[in-house]
Amino acid sequence: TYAFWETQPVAQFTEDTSTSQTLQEGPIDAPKTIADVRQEPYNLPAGFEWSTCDVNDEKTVAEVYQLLTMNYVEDDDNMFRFKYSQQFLKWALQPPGWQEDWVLGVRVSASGKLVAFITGVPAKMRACEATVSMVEINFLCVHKKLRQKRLAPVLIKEITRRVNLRGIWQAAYTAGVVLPKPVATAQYWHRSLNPKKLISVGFSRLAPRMTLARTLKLYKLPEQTQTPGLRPLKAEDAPQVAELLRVYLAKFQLAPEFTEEEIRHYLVPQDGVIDAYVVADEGGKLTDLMSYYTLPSTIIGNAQYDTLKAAFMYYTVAAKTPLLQLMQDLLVLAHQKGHDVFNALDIFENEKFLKELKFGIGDGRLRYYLYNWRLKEELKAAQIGLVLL
Ligand code: NHW
Ligand code: EN5
Repeated sequence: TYAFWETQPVAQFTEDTSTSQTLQEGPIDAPKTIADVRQEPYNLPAGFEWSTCDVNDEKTVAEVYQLLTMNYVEDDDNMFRFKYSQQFLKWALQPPGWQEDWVLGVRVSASGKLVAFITGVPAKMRACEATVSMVEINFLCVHKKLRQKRLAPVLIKEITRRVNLRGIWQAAYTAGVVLPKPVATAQYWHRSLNPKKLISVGFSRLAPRMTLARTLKLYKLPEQTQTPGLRPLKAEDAPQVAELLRVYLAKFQLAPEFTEEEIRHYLVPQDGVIDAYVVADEGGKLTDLMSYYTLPSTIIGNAQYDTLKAAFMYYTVAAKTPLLQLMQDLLVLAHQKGHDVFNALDIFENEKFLKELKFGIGDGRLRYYLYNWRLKEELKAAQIGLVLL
């Protein structure tokens, strides 16, 4: 049972889809206006206060980085913890239309210490037929010492209020945990780029009857990419990339609708944050896109290594070049840049290359959720065209 989530406008596990009363696709709550939204912030427990976090302020972004580095998402065995860089956080939190008061912290009143956090950024999202203005919610975090005190529901209600005050009534979010009620469940897959280190830190293990030498040979990649016309994406590519993505993402049941401005923000390369490449034909026309973001993890309690360098597949469109070839080149590029592992979900058309390119199945899953939006039925991972950072 979910004491909090049962009170929220989200699809519930108890909803019966087999009865004659067909549940309609669309909003779950009765329509509201901004005038209906509560004016006062929700109350925090005594001794804590709300704090809007200005990520353009170096001191504040360093505080957020510290909170997340010590307290954010870990794998099931608590061996690795996501370590978003400060540059990454600034990038993720300031896309076109970002709102300062959607970067929400909780501080201890006495000391000013940042102890909890949640964020929202705007995005146009298509869910099946409908296109809806939503927020993407991310970076929900409560300091380890304050867990299980029902702080998370207060953070969620307060960000909801702040989003509603700007006339937005829907949200998209992902989580490893099961909540009411997933739109889809995706599986993580991993491609070893530096198998020796991955084995040494316990990220992967030597397969039965495999030696280290045979494993290194198995995962060895070419030193150079093979696709002619492959080059880093630049800001001027935005109009053509927008069109590539518009056409490709139309195939999926849940996908963002990017403006050219958003494409410039989310895809123009930034060292150690986002890498994106395009393929240009002889006439200079762009035929394909591929990208990944850089999200290292702290290796918890390892004497030899402290950080795992992971690349996460982002948006890729194989409109002309075969997807397999494009992804192989992307692995080569991620390897060249020093990544230890390349992660991908079984969303998009990724099933077409995961096994062939020697990805192995992970022990983590990712659930996709919508707030205040109901779909007629659960989606398959391959119907998802959305990546949240
Ligand atoms: S998912 C990553 C979330 N963060 C982490 O896992 C970091 C490590 N863990 C923590 O910091 C990406 C804490 O364990 C957290 C929970 C803070 C997760 N989403 O305070 P209590 C995102 O950021 C429910 C939603 O006592 P806690 C997406 C839980 O089921 N709900 O627990 C975020 C229970 O409710 P229930 C989650 O362990 C999306 C309640 O929280 C959750 O101290 C947010 C317990 O609270 C999760 N990941 O803190 C929703 N994990 O009903 C956005 C647990 O079962 C919705 N819970 O009683 C949309 C809002 C905007 C709408 C606008 C229109
Ligand atoms: C908000 N945007 O569980 C997202 N990671 O598989 C927040 N496992 O790295 C929610 N346990 O399988 C994120 N190695 C939810 C994910 C949380 C993190 C998580 C998993 C995903 C992960 C690794 C390490 C497991 C360590 C022990 C894993 C096996 C890889 C191996 C490579 C070689 C071929 C076989 C497979």
